[in-house]
Amino acid sequence: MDTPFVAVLMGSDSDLPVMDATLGILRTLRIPFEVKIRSAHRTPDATRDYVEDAERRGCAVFVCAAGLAAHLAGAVAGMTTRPVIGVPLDAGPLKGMDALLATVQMPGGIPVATVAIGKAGAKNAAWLAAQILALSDPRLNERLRAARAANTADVLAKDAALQEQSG
Ligand code: RP5
Repeated sequence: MDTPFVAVLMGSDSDLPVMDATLGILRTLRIPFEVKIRSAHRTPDATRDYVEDAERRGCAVFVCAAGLAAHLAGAVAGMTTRPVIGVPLDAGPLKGMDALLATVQMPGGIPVATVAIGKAGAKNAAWLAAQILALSDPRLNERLRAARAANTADVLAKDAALQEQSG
């Protein structure tokens, strides 16, 4: 069987500065991924071709990021039964609320696991994809536990520094 990987799709290269956060976390967790620019509106045929091919080659989770009338995650969700995580991006005057509603308001039966607008969502898309893959990968699960423990230690160290300054 092919090694499961995460496919990260974004609607435009203008999304990359935010979506770099997803790619960085996947790299840190040593999760194989592919990254593509595909648009529900501008490249519908190429989007379908890629999703079908990626699913055949072992894609386990799709992360789809887009701004404005963000239909990429929903369109991909309609093409595959693999989990789809949607990242709404701030790309216009509505500051990402347009993309949030377009991504999250899916009809019953075609879910998109929608994360927060922007950088926090880009990070959580990677963490959530990792948690899905970790269901069948105990070593990845150990790396996730270690990352959580490091995060906790980091916050407590910051609190200790604050207490020292303010005490
Ligand atoms: C969306 O339109 C993209 O995902 C991007 O967030 C936004 C603007 O795209 P560009 O005009 O910068 O290519 O489809």
